[in-house]
Amino acid sequence: MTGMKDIEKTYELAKQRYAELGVDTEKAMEKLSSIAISLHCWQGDDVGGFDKAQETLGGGIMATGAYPGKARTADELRTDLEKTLSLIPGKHRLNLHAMYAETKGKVERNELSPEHFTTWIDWAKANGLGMDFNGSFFSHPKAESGFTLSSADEQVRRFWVEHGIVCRKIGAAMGKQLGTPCVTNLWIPDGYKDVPVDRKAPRQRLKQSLDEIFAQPMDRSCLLDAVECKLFGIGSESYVVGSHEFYLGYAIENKTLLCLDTGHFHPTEVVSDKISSVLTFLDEILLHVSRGIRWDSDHVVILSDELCAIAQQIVRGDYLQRVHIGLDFFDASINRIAAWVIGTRSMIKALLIALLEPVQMLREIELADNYTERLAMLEELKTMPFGAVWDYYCTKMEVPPAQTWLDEVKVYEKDVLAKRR
Ligand code: RNT
Ligand code: ZN
Repeated sequence: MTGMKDIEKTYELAKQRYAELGVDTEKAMEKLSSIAISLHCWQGDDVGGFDKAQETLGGGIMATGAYPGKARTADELRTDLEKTLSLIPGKHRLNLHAMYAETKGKVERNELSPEHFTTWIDWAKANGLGMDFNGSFFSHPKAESGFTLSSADEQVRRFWVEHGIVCRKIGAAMGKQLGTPCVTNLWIPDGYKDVPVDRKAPRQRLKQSLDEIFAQPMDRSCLLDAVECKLFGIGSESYVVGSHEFYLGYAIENKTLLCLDTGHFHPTEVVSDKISSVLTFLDEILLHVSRGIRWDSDHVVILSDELCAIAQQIVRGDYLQRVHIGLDFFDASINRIAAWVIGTRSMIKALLIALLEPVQMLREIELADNYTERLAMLEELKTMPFGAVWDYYCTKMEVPPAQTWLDEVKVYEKDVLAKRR
């Protein structure tokens, strides 16, 4: 029953159910349509990039699987992104990594400039997308030691500081040209596999490097700096220089954004609980919504309890203007376009569910210490007909409802992806 008439009929009934709880579904959809999700370019080619500074993915992150059809060029990646975006309701953003630069001949990462991203920026403009950006401090011979900005080798450290500096200029140019601030994120892989002696010196060097990178003040209407913390990585199990405490402190002191990646914490820790804590002290944050399974495995985001909890915290806390929602997963074992679509649609669904909550009513119940009713209501809300609102929303936004998007991916796979050999 994915025909227009059925979807409208089902929606009308759902609308009434929500109205009984005092929830206006039209308002929820209107709000939802104003939320931009930042789609990460790196799902399309397994974090390969095009500068080919190094053949294999480095930095303690890993894309597993050999599903055919990955994008081999920037043009292919853009074509894939266009297909992906046509299957996702709303207006979104592109999150690009520095190693996706398009240069004529070799340009070192410390010599990159906005001109190497002209095609990306023009494409974003043509497609009505804002852009976000990331320095690429991995998959590079100068990152092979496992240390970049915290390296004790002054030449190596300098090189990466310069990379950080040029990335901010590139981000600012993107923000300026597209008329929306470019969140420029910094994540480094630095750390030790085994128990270190000195946990202090690398952190002091990292602080110094960051101070050098962020020395030049930038117009916040063009550029927003973010720093991303992590607990451990493959090959940095015992010690990560840029830990949560480190970057939280740095972000507060220097008024940068903090990036919380949902795969970067101990498996029993949840980002949903951190949002209201860190936003008590920070103006804005960036999320890297991912799905870790046992480790930071970067599985495709699904509509999990934690995803719903994250969306609830953003909406209940009235943080939509202060939380930048980016995605960060890379699955090479399934159709890559489907991976993007599934992950992004799940994020949007979670936000819709959160926007359909009778928040005021729930708050009053809680303030009255009525915990029986709170538990009962939270459970009942889980089976409210949000799916009917979702299908209607998709149709209204002119993208395929329910599972019908998959037909289009199958056609694209046959016509485009299968021919990439
Ligand atoms: C790695 C970080 C980082 C990367 C991307 C490619 O653990 O999450 O954000 O995944 O920048
Ligand atoms: Zn991340």
